[in-house]
Amino acid sequence: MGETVVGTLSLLLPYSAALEQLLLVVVTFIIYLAVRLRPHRTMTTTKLEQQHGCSATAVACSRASGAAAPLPPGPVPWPIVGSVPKMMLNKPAFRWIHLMMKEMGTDIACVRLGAIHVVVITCPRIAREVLKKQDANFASRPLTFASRTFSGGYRSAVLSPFVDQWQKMRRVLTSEIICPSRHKWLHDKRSDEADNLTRYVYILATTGSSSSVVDVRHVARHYCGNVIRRLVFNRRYFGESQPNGGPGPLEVQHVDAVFASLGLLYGFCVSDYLPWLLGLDLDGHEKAVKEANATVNRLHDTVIDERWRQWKSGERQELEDFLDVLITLKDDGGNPLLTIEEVKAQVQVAN
Ligand SMILES: *[C@@H]1O[C@H](CO)[C@@H](O)[C@H](O)[C@H]1NC(C)=O
Ligand SMILES: CC(=O)N[C@H]1CO[C@H](CO)[C@@H](O)[C@@H]1O
Repeated sequence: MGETVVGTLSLLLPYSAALEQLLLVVVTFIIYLAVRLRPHRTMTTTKLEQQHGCSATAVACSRASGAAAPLPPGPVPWPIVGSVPKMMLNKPAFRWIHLMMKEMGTDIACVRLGAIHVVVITCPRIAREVLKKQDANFASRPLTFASRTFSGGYRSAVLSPFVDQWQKMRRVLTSEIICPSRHKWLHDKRSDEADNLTRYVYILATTGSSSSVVDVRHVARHYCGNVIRRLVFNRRYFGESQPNGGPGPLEVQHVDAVFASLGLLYGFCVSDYLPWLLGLDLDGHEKAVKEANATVNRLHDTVIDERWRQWKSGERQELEDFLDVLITLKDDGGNPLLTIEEVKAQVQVAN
């Protein structure tokens, strides 16, 4: 059996005021049905029960199998590349997809990109069917260049496909990181940062030439960056601390790279759909991903490597932050649970 990789991406649609009334709660869910083409494969079919006003059948099937399970309607694809050229010419893609679906009068459509059938849904009822009723079939995540890079080859919990590694990392997260006792444990660090935020805004508003103008986006992003660094690394600064409490150059790089990673994560990347283009980087996506990856890792690795050494040499004894927790986790046999690569991957995406 080949692997069936299915993921979900939701986009908020741009509504006109009238549409907004009509489609108040409607969110678009794009379901990637990724199926490796294997000639000997049998067909994998996921039928969504036809029980609402709008019926839906999401089908992932190997075209080579030749079986005639119907796909939702969609634009006629070109050979090999499918609808990739059309989509690249009609940016932004979500608007093109919407227009296309409106013209076809359908709530579910299938756009073939390379060898992958992307099934798009605009109807909340079908979306519920996919995300709630059939969620076991769709709970895994798509394998993309960006998610592979940012998770160090799928070592972390957040971006990994639904396999053993994911289950291991999820156990770590739910039992050790996202739990009430840890939340309480780090309360003081968070409230310190809230105080620092107030102080920083006050300084910005009362000093400097363009006094009383505060860039809220800048302040909010760096507040998030500060909290993350405090909780994970127990420090505010990678470099020199700044007298006014604001970010230094390294912190600016860090926050920019983290937000860039988020934007790139499940963004459209040609080589995710046409793997033979990997490395050519036609749309510049791979370069941007590598740059964000390099920046984040350069800043994290110095801290993590040093901390790892301190624990292994016995120099450090007390848990102070999430990094300490991850490094010191033990399995049932008392051996270290995570490798340094797993710690790095988890820290990178925990950001
Ligand atoms: C991402 O960064 C890590 C650490 O520097 C590096 O080992 C890895 O090769 C990078 N990934 C890519 C795709 O550049
Ligand atoms: C730069 C800055 O204001 N840092 C302060 C953040 O909050 C802690 C605890 O209140 C202070 O010790 C820091 O000096």
